[in-house]
Amino acid sequence: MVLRAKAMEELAPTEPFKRPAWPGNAAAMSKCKVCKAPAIIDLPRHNANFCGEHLQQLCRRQVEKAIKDFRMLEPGERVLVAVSGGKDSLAVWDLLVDLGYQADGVYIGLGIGEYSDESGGYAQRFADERGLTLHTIDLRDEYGYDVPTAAKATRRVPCSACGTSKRHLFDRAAHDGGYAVVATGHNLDDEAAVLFGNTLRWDIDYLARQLPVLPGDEHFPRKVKPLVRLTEREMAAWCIVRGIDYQVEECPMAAGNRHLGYKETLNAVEARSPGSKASFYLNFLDNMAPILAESRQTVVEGLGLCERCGAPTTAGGSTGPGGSTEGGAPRVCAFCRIVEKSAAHEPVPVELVTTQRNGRRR
Ligand code: Q46
Ligand code: ZN
Ligand code: ZN
Repeated sequence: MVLRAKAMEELAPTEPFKRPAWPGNAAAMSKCKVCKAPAIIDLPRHNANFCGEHLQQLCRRQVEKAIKDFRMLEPGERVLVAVSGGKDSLAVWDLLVDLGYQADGVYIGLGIGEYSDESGGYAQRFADERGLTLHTIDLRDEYGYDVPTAAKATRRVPCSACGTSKRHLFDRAAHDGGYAVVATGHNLDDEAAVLFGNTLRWDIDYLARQLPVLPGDEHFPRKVKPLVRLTEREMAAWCIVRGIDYQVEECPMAAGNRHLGYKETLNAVEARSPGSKASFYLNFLDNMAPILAESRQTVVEGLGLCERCGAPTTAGGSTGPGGSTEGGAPRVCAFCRIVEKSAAHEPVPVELVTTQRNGRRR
């Protein structure tokens, strides 16, 4: 198996003084905790090393536990996996299929230059090689804009315009395709970093909704995150032992993303105290999420429907003079507002947005 340099980097342990137990390096003589065969990876938070087969067993068990504990999926339920072409989304798709779920994928072409072209290729090859169904949506072709243009036209940071577009289109794809549930590849590192940011700001609305399962209703699908008990490094290892080729490059728009900084901070804590990340996030779910349930209810009750596309939205509308329906502002969701501004804007090349963002903090 050919291991690319970046993939090996992703397997580098967060603990600085330990080397990854991977064939060809000094730690490769360590043995799998389960079968005593040569280990391919050390996992300090489990205080153990694993061979390829038992790493897979660990990953399957963690996903099964997450699905069961948080009641993510029913047996036989059709699942739509939000696929980016990166390791986490391909791994979650692979794991769900491996565990017997009927899982199809959906990929959104975001128009982020070569990065998007390549990412789409990884997603399509993964599906083709396994005979899986991948739905594709192209922002430029179908909605007349791309992420760099949306960032410029709406004066939002790219990840904000991108995230809003993706959430909306994943929901719509699930609705149109008759899927009750959308699965994403958010892993433990992602969730812990988001939790860290939300906690630093004590953002109660976001904290209240930071759950591995968000229930659906007649307007939008349930959202599930089956990888919340697994780390980025474990997912990189899963992809390597399963022979999954994935987009290794980071999105060029991610530079300066606050979450990357939060991840580095948490990795430093994890290096000193393995298991801290898991306990930070999983204990939040056990101890704090129930306390925040009341705030969550308020958010759900505040939703209305977009007057253009019918999607649920927190946006408000207003009535005209004297309470009449004429002259008021319509209730328009964030996605429709992005489309309105961006489709009318001339296309903006990726480089223009990334260059402007260089050296500037969000
Ligand atoms: S694709 Fe989109 Fe990510 Fe790129 S612009 Fe940001 S949100 S970083 S997952
Ligand atoms: Zn083993
Ligand atoms: Zn809308």
